[in-house]
Amino acid sequence: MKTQVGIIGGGPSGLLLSQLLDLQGINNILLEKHSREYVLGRIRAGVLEHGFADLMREAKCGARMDAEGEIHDGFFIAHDGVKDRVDLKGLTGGNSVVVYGQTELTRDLYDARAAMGGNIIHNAEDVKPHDITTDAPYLTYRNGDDIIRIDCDYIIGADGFHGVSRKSIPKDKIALYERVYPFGWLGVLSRTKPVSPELIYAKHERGFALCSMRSQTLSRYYIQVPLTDTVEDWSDEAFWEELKQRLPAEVAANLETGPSIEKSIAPLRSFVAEPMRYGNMFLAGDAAHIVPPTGARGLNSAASDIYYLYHAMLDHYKNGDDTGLETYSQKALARVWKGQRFSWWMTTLLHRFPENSGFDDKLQQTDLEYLLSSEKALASLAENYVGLPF
Ligand code: RFL
Ligand code: PHB
Repeated sequence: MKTQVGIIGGGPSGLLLSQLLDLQGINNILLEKHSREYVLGRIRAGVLEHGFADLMREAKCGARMDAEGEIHDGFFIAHDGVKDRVDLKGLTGGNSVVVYGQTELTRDLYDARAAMGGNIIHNAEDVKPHDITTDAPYLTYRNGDDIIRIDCDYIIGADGFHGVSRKSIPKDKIALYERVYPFGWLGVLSRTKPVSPELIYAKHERGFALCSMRSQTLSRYYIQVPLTDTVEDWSDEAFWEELKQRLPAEVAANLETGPSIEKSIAPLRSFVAEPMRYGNMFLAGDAAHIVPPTGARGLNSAASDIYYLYHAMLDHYKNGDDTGLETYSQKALARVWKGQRFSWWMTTLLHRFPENSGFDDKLQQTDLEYLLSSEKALASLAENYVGLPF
């Protein structure tokens, strides 16, 4: 097979790029390791910045997001038994975020690709990029006993943190920057009414908690847990009890509980691979960078990569101009690092760090008091949360 752009990974990054390129008449084939059902079974992000929402509209995938997603003009920070509102709209001069689940967004992208006859190959085993540094790179994958080859101009590595593309780059050609945190998030999805119309990020001496949602009948909650905990350690009852303890009493009193329909633990990690290009392969999304979910930046950073990559590909194929491709890594990384800084800061501000000294705890408390008392500090938080310009 032959195509212009060979994409590895059918998560939001790969699908969005595939759709945008196809709309412009740029051929592409996407290889996904798992089935569509498996990909849609992963419960992940919930908050989209407005730039991402615009990109979904440009990809002609915004109709259901606009109809069913909720625009949130603010969120709460709970601490010391009270909650303070961060007025995103007021602080940013009119910006907000869209609460719409990654699962739904991915479903919309799959449906749009299917409607256009997009070439998406699921259950592609042993995907490998070859001859990446030549003008004739190609991909192979296995289907049963057959090895299938796809020749292309460019390879896109959009295969997430555990994918094959970043690992195909020689170690001396890529720098990895990483911080792992000494805790994870235990997440629960339940068919219950969200406890608050806007998200609540809670700092508590027992650990961080987050009240989020997917709709007015579907709630998503998280609590900080030690890395040694497993899902089996947490019955639904134990989860709800712990969550209540970490919320202000008036919030806890209104919490509607019910059976979990999904429960998982995600470790928290900050990670960046530099550069995001090797030869004719470009990395995008979680394949190149991971953030702890506290600032809701992960999926949004992936979207900004796709924005730069899409425009670079357009310039190449439509105008014969390679400046965008040549500057992709540098441009994408500049924004990625700002997302890293913000996610690290918000994580550090709101979580309990078991190894912290009394001095560290005092500084953390002071950081929060300063934030909540300073319009300028809040404006900086809001500007980052709604998403810096592409
Ligand atoms: P994905 O979604 O991991 O998709 C990569 C795809 O590649 C496939 N793959 C392969 N395919 C072929 N061959 C191989 N060898 C392959 N290896 C892997 C995989 O099966 C998969 O389908 O990466 P992508 O597309 O870059 O998207 C990134 C986002 O998924 C991620 O950044 C967000 O989910 C992060 N995140 C959040 N981001 C936000 O912007 N806002 C949020 O509110 C938010 N909340 C979260 C989050 C992530 C979480 N977890 C579980 C890590 C909450 C959580 C709990
Ligand atoms: C979510 O709803 O899954 C979610 C929301 C905000 C975050 C992280 C996750 O910061």
